[in-house]
Order: sequence, then C-alpha cells, then structure tokens
Amino acid sequence: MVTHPKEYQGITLNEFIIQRQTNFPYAKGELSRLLSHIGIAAKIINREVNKAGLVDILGETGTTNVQGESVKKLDVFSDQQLIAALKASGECCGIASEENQEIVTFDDELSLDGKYIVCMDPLDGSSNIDVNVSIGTIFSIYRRISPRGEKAKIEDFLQKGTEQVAAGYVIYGSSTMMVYTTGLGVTGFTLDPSIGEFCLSHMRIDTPENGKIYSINEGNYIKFPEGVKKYIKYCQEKDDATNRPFTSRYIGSLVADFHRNLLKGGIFIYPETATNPSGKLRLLYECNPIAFLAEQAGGKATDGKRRILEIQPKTLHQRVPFYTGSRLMVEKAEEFLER
Ligand code: AHM
Ligand code: MG
Repeated sequence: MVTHPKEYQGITLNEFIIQRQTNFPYAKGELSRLLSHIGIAAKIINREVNKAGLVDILGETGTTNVQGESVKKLDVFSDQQLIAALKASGECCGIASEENQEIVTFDDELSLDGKYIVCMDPLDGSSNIDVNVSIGTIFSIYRRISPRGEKAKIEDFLQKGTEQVAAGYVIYGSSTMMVYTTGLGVTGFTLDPSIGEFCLSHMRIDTPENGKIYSINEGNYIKFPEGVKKYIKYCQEKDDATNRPFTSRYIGSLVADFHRNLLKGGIFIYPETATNPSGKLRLLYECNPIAFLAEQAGGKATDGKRRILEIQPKTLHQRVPFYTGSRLMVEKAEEFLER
C-alpha cells in the first residue's frame, strides 16, 4: 500500500530531505547532503542508462567509439560517478563496491573527517543492460567506527545490517525512481525528466503482508535445496483458500524484482544451491540494504533461517542466500526449509 497525502505533492527529493532533517533537532545535515549527492549521481547514471541502446551506433561499451574515445561499460561508469559524488559530498570517508575488490578510501581533508561509509552496487542486474530491461543502483550507509580524521578501515564496512543509517535503491525502469529509508519507513521519488528532479511520489510504502507473486530463477531448480523445491511446488498448486497457484515473475534484476514485490506483495528467493552454498547475492551491498527496506515496509528478509540484518559480515564480497518480501510468504518458505 502506498500512502501519499496531498500536501506532499510536487515536493522534490532535496526539499523532502531538508524537511525530514528538521525532525531531528541535532541533525547537522550530513546524512542529508550524502543522500542528495547520491540523488545527483543517480540522475547522471540515469542519463547514460537511457542512452545505452545507442552504444552500437556510438561504439560498443568496453571498446572505442567513433571519436576514438574508449566507451566505459555502464557499471564501471556508474561506479565512478557514485564515487565522485560521494567524495564531493565531503561526508563519506570511503566506499565498498561490487566493482572494486578492496575498499576505496577518500583521503582529502574533508572526506577524512566524514562520518559515514557507503556500500554500493552501482549497477545491479548487469545482464539486463544490453536488452533494455530494468536495472538498478543499490546503496547502504553506515556510521564509521574508526575515528574521524583517519582513513576508513575495513572494520567500518564489516558492520551488521542492523547498524545501517540509511539504505535505498534507484530503479531505472519505465520511469526512474529512488526509494530509500532512514529507518522511518520507506519513501519513493520518481524522476520527472522534464525538470530533472526526483519528485516525491510514494510518501510511505507499506508492503502487503501476503502476496501472490514468487520470484526465483527456476532454471536452477535441479540445484535447489529440497525445501525450496517443495515451496515452489506449493506456489504452483491450486488452492482457492490461499489464492494459489501464485504468479511467477522473474526479471533477473534484484532491484526490479524486489520493487515489484514490494508494491504488489510477493517473495523473492535467491537460495543456496549445491554448487553455490551461499547463493549468489552479496550481503553488504545487495542483501543488507534490501533487507532494511523490506523490514521498514513491514516485510521480512532472511537467509532461510536468520534475519539478514543480524548476520555478522566477515568479508566485503560475502554472499548469502536471500529470502525476502511479504512477511507471511517468507515465513511460509521458511517452514518448507525447516521440514
Ligand atoms: P550482478 O550484480 O552481477 O548484476 O548480479 C546480481 C543479479 C541480481 O540483480 C539478480 O537478482 C541476480 O543477479 C540474477 O541472477 P541469475 O541470473 O542467476 O538469476
Ligand atoms: Mg549486483
């Protein structure tokens, strides 16, 4: 369910962030500035994503274009844009990203004093870029643990998801949206391309506690744990009382699959398999931010047993099985895993 009171119509992302900041008497605007800078990077990434279909005319990504300039792959471009924006904000002392093996620390005076670190997947769903299907950017913000004034350390990034200060995603879809939470519910903004601003469109997003959609890559069926196989069968069985069979929807972009289920009600599963016992998705910059949003919208996110947000990360690119969406659906899937 989306709540959207009339008085909030026409408010832009920046106006909203500033308005929210006044709710916290001691807030100094640092997080607000960080979020605004992410919004700016998102608009630049959006511009490039919109042109993605033209690369064949201008030169394929990863090669050189007709002007002899090298055309960056969109995920590398997005990574660089976000890094530049976060550095420019002066509030962030370092980032961890799917695109970088190690953490990237910002060593200028302003950034060294920055209070926050950001974990991000600059362009998620990369297999969908070339075929004009929705993709996204995911981000997760933490307060640093290391003292301000020093370089960010790996410990700053290996915090449990429960410590997130804010998290969100940008979905580059039929329209471009930014959806985020600072722990006070989930809010969504839609980019109005005519004015180049994210406008408040979903004041409060509450996900249905039950749904009819299940999202999983069924091509991997044979490798799934027994419990997941049985849950899929359960979704496909006919039962009028529980509205089954459910509908199967799988885009292959976490952001897009999650966004649809968030609004409509559903479950997204990327389970452990025989060959990948930790699944595919990454804890720090895919599962934790999505889990924070899911919970803030009234949904649930687990690895099949444990709450995602309570898992202690050990490494930057750690993977984790992921079950998220409408609370009752996740609980039902967990029941099948237990059996
Ligand atoms: P990526 O970060 O390399 O794009 O991979 C993550 C993506 C998710 O967006 C999506 O949920 C999943 O991989 C799809 O994987 P699969 O093709 O195995 O179903
Ligand atoms: Mg990804």
